[in-house]
Amino acid sequence: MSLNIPALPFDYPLDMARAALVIIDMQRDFIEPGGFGETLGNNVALLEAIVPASQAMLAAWRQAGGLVVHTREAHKPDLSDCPPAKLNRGSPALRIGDVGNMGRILIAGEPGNQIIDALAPVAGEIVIDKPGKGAFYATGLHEMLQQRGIQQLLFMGVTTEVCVQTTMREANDRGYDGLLLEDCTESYFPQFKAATLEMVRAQGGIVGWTAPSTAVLRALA
Ligand code: TIU
Repeated sequence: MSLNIPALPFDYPLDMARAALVIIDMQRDFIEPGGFGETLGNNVALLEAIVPASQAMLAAWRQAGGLVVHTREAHKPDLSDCPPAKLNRGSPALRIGDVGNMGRILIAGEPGNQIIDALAPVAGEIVIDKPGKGAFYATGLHEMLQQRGIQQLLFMGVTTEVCVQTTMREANDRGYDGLLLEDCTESYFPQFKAATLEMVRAQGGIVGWTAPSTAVLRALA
C-alpha cells in the first residue's frame, strides 16, 4: 500500500516498507562554528534553521517504523581515505585533519564530526561514515539498502547542492526514487539551494522529486 505525497513534479507514492529516510551530514562540523564548514569560509548560522523541521520529520518517521540512515562526512585519522585534491584545494584557514575548536576537522570520532544532539541516531538506525560528498561512494550503503528491500529514499540534510545533491544523483543512477524534503535541507548559498530544488525536479523529475516535509507528515498522521 502506498501513501500519496503531493510533490513536484508530480505526486510521490510512498511505500513505507520500501522507503528509508536518509539524513545527510547533520554534523557539528557543518552546523556549528569552528568546524569544517566555517573553515571553508562559510557563515554556518544559516544551517541551524532546518533543525526543528528535521526533528519533527525524524520523529514522525520513527513513529511510523521507517528505516533511518544517517551519514557523516568523516575521514580516517591517518587521512588515507582523503585524496590530495580534497585536502589541498583552496586555502582554508584550517585543513581536514587540522585541530580546530571541536577537535580535528572532519575526522571520524572527533567531537565536531558527531551528528548534532537534536538528530542523534538511535539503536537500529544505519550510520554511514563517508569519505566523499556522495553517500554511495566507498561505503556499503547500496548493499545495505538492497538487503532491506529499500527502493525509495527521502532526503534531508546539508548542504543541498553538495552532499545532498551528489547523494541523490548517485541514488538515482542506482535505481532509487528520491524525494528531497525542501524545508529539511539547506545550503550556505540560498541561491544554490533554490537552483538545486529546481534542477532535481526539472525535465519530469530527472533526478527525483521535491516536497515540503509537511506533505509527508500529513500522509503519516
Ligand atoms: N556535507 C557536505 O555538503 N559537505 C560539504 O563540504 N559541503 C559544502 O557545502 N562545503
